[in-house]
Amino acid sequence: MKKIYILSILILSSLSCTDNAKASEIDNKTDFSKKNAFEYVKKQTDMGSRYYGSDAHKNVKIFLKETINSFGYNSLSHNFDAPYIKDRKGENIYAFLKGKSDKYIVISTHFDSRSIAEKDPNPFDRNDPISGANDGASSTAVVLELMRVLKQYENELPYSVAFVFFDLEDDGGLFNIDGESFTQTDWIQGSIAFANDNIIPSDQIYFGILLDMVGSFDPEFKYESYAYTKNGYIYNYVWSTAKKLGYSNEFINKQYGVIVDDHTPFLELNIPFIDIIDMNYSYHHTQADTIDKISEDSLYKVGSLVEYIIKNTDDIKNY
Ligand code: 1BN
Ligand code: ZN
Repeated sequence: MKKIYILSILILSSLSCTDNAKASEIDNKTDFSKKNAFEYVKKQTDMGSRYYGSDAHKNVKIFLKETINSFGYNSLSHNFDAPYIKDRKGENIYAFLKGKSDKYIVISTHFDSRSIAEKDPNPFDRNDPISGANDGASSTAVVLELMRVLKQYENELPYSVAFVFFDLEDDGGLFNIDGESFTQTDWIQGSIAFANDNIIPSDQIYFGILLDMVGSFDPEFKYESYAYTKNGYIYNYVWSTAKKLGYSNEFINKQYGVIVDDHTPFLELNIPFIDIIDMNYSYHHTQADTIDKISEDSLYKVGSLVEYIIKNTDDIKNY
């Protein structure tokens, strides 16, 4: 009996070793804390819905600036008039981290949340603002935790990093804009203004990554087709790195089709950018986009992948 017991422990431990070896082909030393990331989601959702004009929208900007500065960065603001929404002013928040090269990898998210829930199954709830735990708070939390972790590598990273928190992404479809191009729209007001105002000069951007809805329990990250057509090599590089880290279940080699999001204004200016987005999220633009739908493990997978990329990226044109 004792022998069988010892044997089964041996078999079990050798099995888990094989699993680990298969799970990650590369050494991913990371300080990214899933607990911190989850806590940053909760800090945001506890404020209430962060839609334009709400107290929570004002408070989340204060929270972002205080947190960014507490990590040792200098929080900067880009104040703008919404390009396609009359009388609406926004504030993008951003900060830089110096690396060995003067060129920037841009890591970005939107921090506002949607003022309506047009996809809610209950018609009576569709006019109320959403909590935006996944849509807004999850990616914002991952970027904050990345900033905390990466500050210790200042001057050692291969590229400089610009972290950008876009405002006014998520009130699209409410203002009757019949645009002739992807960027004539009432979505993504902050990123249109940021890209067009050349806040980071376009020739200084190596490439950018947008994170959007990255925290669900079963995310499916697929390529956004406009970015894939223009910059397939970035997707190939990021997705093949995800595979090496053991994240192939989440990072799928398929396309979603075109999604207009905060990376689009950069693509329109021929600045290489991709979107890591989970459009398979069942609670998108519903009242059920709440903190209980957020998985610490998903935040960790996305965060540790982006951390690895920022620490290890060299020449990616051949991917
Ligand atoms: C992503 C999250 N988006 C808005 N909230 C962009 C989008 C807009 C995606 C419309 C699909 C349809
Ligand atoms: Zn949204």
